[in-house]
Amino acid sequence: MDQKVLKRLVESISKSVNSFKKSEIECLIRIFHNLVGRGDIKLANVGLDRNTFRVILHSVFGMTDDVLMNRVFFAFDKDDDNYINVKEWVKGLSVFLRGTFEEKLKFCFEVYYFNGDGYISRERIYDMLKNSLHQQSPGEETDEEIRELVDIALKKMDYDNDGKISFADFEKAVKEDRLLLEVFGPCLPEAKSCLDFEALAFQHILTSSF
Ligand SMILES: [Ca+2]
Ligand SMILES: [Ca+2]
Repeated sequence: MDQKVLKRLVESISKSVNSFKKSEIECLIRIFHNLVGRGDIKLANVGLDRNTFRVILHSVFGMTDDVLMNRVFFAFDKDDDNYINVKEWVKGLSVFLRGTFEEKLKFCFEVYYFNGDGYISRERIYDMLKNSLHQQSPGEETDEEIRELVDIALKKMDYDNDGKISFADFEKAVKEDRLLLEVFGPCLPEAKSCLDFEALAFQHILTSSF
């Protein structure tokens, strides 16, 4: 990789992502570069497609839910071009690895309302709960049971009683009960996967400082 291109990229990304040191951003760019595997093309023009990204979510971050992995992809893909470019990669990972509670709250909401109008609708809640229950125990949930859960979720989270969950509703509910953060299915990696990833990704920084 061209060192000048790399340095410029580190500088530019470090302006909008402040949870990583520059040396760490450099590591993440190198990993991205290896994953994309196209050294001949300028980094700004390449990206991870959905399948590649899902393999990473699964093998590195232990995610298993296909529906949610797709949505996580779209939450990373800020410019909606169906590829995760290097900036989107570093930004997304900053939420995964070092995100504040507020950032994670926004991220989960984005994953859940994906492709909607900024609200999580009743139908959307139904689909997500159905998917989530199906992952846990396939074929055991009845339609009626899921509808009951939808009602419970709305009762707990729809503060202004308009039948859908806005970001304000979601924020308030999760602040009262943090377990609600991933109420509609896991979309953040486990803490251990994050530690393992960091250990691996930033390893050479550690070894070179000894
Ligand atoms: Ca993109
Ligand atoms: Ca509402």
